[in-house]
Amino acid sequence: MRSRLLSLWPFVGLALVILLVPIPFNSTPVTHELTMTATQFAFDPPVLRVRQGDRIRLSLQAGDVVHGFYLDGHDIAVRVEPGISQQVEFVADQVGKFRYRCSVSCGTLHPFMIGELVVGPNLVLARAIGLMLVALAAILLYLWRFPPREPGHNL
Ligand SMILES: [Cu+2]
Repeated sequence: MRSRLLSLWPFVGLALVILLVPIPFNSTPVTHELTMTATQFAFDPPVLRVRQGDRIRLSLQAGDVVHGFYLDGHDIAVRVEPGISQQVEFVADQVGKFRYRCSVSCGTLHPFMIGELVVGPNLVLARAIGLMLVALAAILLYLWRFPPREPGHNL
């Protein structure tokens, strides 16, 4: 029995690595405060990269004519007039890519005025999934090396 359990040590080691390895980026939710400028026919910045759980505080500005800011999947739609900045605040609670687009017809290339919010997975969640996979692998290996005895066979 002892040697059986010893065979699981590599998995314990792997689990510890997943739990303890330092990650170069922040795992706790942060607040991103930034200015988003809309001009014909693009948003600046064109891509927003955040992590799940982060709060985003946008100051929306129109550089030339009236624009709009509509964010897919977040129920956010704002009209932005030149000279008047609009504040938008939300929490990126879903992982994935969400397009933001101009919602006010502002010229010929208006339909192509699109940006992207990229929400990466939260690290805590990623570690939990990693641990689960290691545990699963350990169980499968254990069962493969030491299959349960057939009923009726005594030790
Ligand atoms: Cu526009």
